[in-house]
Amino acid sequence: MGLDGMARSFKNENFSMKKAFITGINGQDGSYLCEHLIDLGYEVFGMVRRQSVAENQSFRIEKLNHKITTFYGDINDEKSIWNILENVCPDEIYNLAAMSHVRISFEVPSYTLKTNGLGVLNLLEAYKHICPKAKFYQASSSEMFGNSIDSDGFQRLTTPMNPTSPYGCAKVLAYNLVNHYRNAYNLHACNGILFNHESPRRGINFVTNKIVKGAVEIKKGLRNKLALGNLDSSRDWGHSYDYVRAMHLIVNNGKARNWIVSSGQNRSVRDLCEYVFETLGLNYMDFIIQEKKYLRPEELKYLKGDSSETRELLGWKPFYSFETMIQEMIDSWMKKI
Ligand code: G4F
Repeated sequence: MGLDGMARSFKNENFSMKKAFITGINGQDGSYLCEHLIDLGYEVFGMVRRQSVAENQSFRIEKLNHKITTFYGDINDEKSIWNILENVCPDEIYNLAAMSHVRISFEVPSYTLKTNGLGVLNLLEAYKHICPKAKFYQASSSEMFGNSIDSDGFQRLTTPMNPTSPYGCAKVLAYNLVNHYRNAYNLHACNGILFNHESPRRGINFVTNKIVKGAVEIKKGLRNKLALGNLDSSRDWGHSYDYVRAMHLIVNNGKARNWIVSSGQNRSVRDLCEYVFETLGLNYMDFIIQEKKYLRPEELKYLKGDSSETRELLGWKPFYSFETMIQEMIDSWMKKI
């Protein structure tokens, strides 16, 4: 990976290609977004947080190494952000860097607030001073709604935000900062409120990939139990690749504003288990056990997003259904294990 990008300056070079800068480029969404923007003809730059196991910081973007430029940095480290933005001068900024695990946010609430809240402030300040003409995308989350649901069973832009986790609280702070910077400084800054989105690249401590991986291991005779937390909560699950396409449409809409990205369907964790195990010819009830350590001090029980505006006004439409997404994840683990 070209982590030596700081040695070069991109500011005065006359690129005809649009330049996109992605924080969290090596995450699930960052890697799909990177591929999508390269396909669209962008020059892509990314920020990577240093990790002690070097493979962990680059495995999702390994095959793109020669096509992108990456820098070490951290949204908690203002200086690193200022340096990168001064070097790159991007046309579009996608902030996908975050402490992304809701349950873990209860264990590291202060770090979560710093990274997912103040980190966004750091980035907005650098953006405002260095490249205010750029367009800005903030990865906002359906976790911000907490247990608020409209009377028709959906969450939308007008649904009150009552977060139920440190992660959700930090995301609300960042959401409000983006709205404030847009209004106060006339910046093209947008929030995409994305509902849960998954893929074979999802971390294995998120429930979809944990269940698919566990079920495939059971199918192959490598284990006989899978421990989970709450089976009764329900989520609106889509595919990460579809959702990063929405990010690009959001940023490139003429007017900066906020949007909802969701499948509009929801299923419980129990339904997800039943579906995955059944697809593999197994009965989930024979294998799933519940463990307290996977429960959360406060649970968000139900998410179902109304993305009708995003579909109508941006022309966004998912390629994947729930079924094709799960099949892709099963096939991936069947090959890997
Ligand atoms: O897969 P999850 O950990 O996703 P969660 O908490 O909904 O958060 C994800 O979606 C958010 C969007 O709303 C993002 F902002 C966030 O970054 C992340 O991508 O858990 C889904 C559900 C929860 O209700 C959880 O309690 O599954 C339940 N669950 C049951 N057993 C479990 C487990 N979750 C995990 N991670 N591990 C379990 O063993």
